[in-house]
Amino acid sequence: MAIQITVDEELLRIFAYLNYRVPRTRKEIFETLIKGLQRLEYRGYDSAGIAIDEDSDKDHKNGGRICLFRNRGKVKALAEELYKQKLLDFDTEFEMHFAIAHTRWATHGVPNEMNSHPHRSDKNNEFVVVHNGIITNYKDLRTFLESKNYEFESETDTEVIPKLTKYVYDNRESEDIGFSTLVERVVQQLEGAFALVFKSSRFPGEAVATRRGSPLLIGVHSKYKLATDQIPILYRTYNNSKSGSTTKTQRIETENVKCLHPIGEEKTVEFYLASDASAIIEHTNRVIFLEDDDIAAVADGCLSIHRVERSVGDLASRAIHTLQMELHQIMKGNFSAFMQKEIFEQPESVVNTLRGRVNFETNTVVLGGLKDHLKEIKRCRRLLLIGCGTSYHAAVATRQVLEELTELPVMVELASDFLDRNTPIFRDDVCFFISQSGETADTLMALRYCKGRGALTIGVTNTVGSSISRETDCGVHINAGPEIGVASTKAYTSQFVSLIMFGLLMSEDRISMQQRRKEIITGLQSLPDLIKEVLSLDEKIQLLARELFQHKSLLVMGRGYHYATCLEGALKIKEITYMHSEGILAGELKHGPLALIDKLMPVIMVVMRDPCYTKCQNALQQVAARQGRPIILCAKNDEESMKFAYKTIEIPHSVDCLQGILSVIPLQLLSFHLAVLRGYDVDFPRNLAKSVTVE
Ligand code: G6Q
Repeated sequence: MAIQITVDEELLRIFAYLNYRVPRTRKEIFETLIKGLQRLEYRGYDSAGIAIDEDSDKDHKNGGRICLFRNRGKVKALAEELYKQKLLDFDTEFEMHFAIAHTRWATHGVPNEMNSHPHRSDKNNEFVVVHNGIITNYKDLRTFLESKNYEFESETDTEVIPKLTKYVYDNRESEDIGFSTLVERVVQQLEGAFALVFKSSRFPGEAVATRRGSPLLIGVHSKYKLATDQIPILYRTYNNSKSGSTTKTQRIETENVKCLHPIGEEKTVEFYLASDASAIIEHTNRVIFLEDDDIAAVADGCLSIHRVERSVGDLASRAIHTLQMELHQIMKGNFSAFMQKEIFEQPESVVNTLRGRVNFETNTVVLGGLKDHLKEIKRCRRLLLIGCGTSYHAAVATRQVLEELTELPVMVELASDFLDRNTPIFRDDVCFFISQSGETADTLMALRYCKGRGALTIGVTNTVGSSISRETDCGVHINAGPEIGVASTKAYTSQFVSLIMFGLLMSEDRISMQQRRKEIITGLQSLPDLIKEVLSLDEKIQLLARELFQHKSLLVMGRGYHYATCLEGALKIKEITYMHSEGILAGELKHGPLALIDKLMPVIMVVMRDPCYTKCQNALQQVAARQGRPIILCAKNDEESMKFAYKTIEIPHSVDCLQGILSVIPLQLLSFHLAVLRGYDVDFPRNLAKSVTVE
C-alpha cells in the first residue's frame, strides 16, 4: 500500500527549555513551553506538541520516562489538553528537567495528532525529536528502518530521525557512547535542511541540538556570571587505526572539554533553545546563534559545541551575543493587532533605520556594514535587487532612484523566477538580497546561486543572525525592530529607506548629483513627521473601508515611483482580507485592464505630483469616462485630479522618490480595516506564514 508521506516542510517552530539546579514545578515548565510556542505563533502553525519527563526522580536512575502531548490546532488547544490531563501532577518539582516543544505548519498532508511533533523512536519514547526542515533522503531511511522492523506511525519525513537515532544507539560499538556523539552519527546520515533538538530517556537531563540550513538559537540564563563570552568549539578528529582484522575508527575526545557554565558552586543555569529570538528574549538576552553543522550539547548544566571537521577559516568558538530586542517590542501594546502596531510604529522605525547613518548637516551617508566592500561595490557593472513578496516591492520602489543615483543598470528580480531562469550572473555584479526574516528559502537559494558565480552579495535584512545576513558578503540591517504581523509593513518602508541610503552612498562623490542628494536627504529628515500626518487619516480610511469591505475585488493603479505602491497595496489587501486585488501599471490600462472598469469595480488610483502626473491624470480620465468611480490617492489640494474622483485621500508632499513611503501607508491602513470588518485574523492570515522557508 503506497504510503502518502507528508514531508514536513520547513515551517516548524522549535522551543525547548532545560533547567539545571533551578527548581521548577511541572506547571511552571508547562507555562514556559506554552508561552515560548505562543511567541512563535506568528509564524503560522496548525498543530503543536511537547515532550517532558514523567517522573521527578532527581537522579533519573531508571532513566525517567518521557511523556508526549501532541495536538492539532492552535497552541491554546495544546495548553487546554495539558491542563486537563490527570496523568501528571502539576506540583511535582524538578531540580533538573529538559522539555522540547514545537509548532508545525503543514504545507501538504492534513495536520493531525500523529503527524505532529515531537516524533519518537518507539512506544517507550526512548528518543524524541523536534525538527524544522525537510529530510530529502527520508524515503531511503524509512525503507532501511522498516527492513529492521521499525514500525512508523506518521506520514512525516521527520519520524525517521528518532528511529534512526535508536537504531544507531542499539547498534553502537561501545557501551558509553555520548549523546552528542550519537546525534553526530545520526545527522551524518541525513540529507536536506533542518534544525533538530533531541531528548532521550537514555540521557536524562541532557539536550542535544543541531542545524543545517535552518535557524536555531540557544539562550542562557543564570544568576551567576557565565564562565566565558566565547564558547570554544570542540573539533573531533578520528583516528583510523588497524587493529586485528577490522579498521577501528577511534574518536579522540577533545581533552578537558571546555564548555559554557556559570561560575559558582551551585552552577544553577537555564537554557532556552528556539528557532527565533522572540521566544527567548523574555527569559534572557544572552544568546548563541548556532551555525550549520554545529552540535550543541548540554549535560550537567554545561553547554558545549562540537563539530566534526575543522576546515580552514572555521572559527574556534561561538560568541554569546546580547540581543537588543526588548519584550515590549514584541508585545502588541494598545493595538488590536501586531500589524496595526507596526503600521503606527513607522515614524519611529524609519528614524531607527536612518539613525547613525545619515548626517543631515554634511549630507553624508555611512553604512557600516558595507564599508569593507565599498571599493568593490563601486566598481560593479550592474545591480540586482532580489527578493520575494513585499521585499521584492521594496526593490521595485527604489529601482528608478538607484538607476538615477548610480547610473548603473538595476535589475529587480522575484527570487523564484530568477532561479527558474538560471539568470546569468557575473563576478562584477552586485546582488542585493532583501528579506525581512533573512530566512526566505527562495531568496536564500538565489543568494547561494549568485555567490557560487562570484558576485558580491549584500543582505538587506531585519533579523540579526539570520541565514541571509550571515551568508552574504556584507549587508545593511534595516533596524525596523521585530515585525510580528505576517503582512509586512514597517519592514517595507525600512527596506525602502535602506536602499535609498545605498543610492545616496554610491553617489557621494558625484558633483552632478549633489543637489539631488541634498533634496533627498532633506526629504528623509522630514519623513517621520509626514508619516505621522498620513497616519492621522486612519479614521477617514476606516470609513472608506466600510464602503469597500463587501466587494469581491479592489484594483490599485499607479505608475513610476508608485507602481510599487500599487503592487504592495494589492498584496496587503489580498493577503489579509482575502479579497481579489491587483496592482496595475497605469500605463498598461488600455492594454487590457480598462475592460475591468465599470461603475461597480472599486479602483484606487495613485496620482502624485511627480514626472508621471500628466500620464496618471490621463489614466484617471480614462477610468472616469467608463463610469469608473476612482478613489484617488493624491497630493493635497490637487483640484485637477479631484474633479474625476469618487473619493479622495490627500497625503502630504515629499520628494518624488520618497513619496512611495507615504502613499503606501493609506493602503496598509485600508487593508487592516478591511480585514477587521471582514472578521479575519489580521496577524495570522489563513494559509500564510511569516517566514516562508520552503522553496
Ligand atoms: C508580505 C509578506 C510576504 C513577505 C515575503 C518575503 O506582506 O510578509 O510577501 O514579504 O514572504 O519575506 P522576507 O522579507 O522575510 O524574505
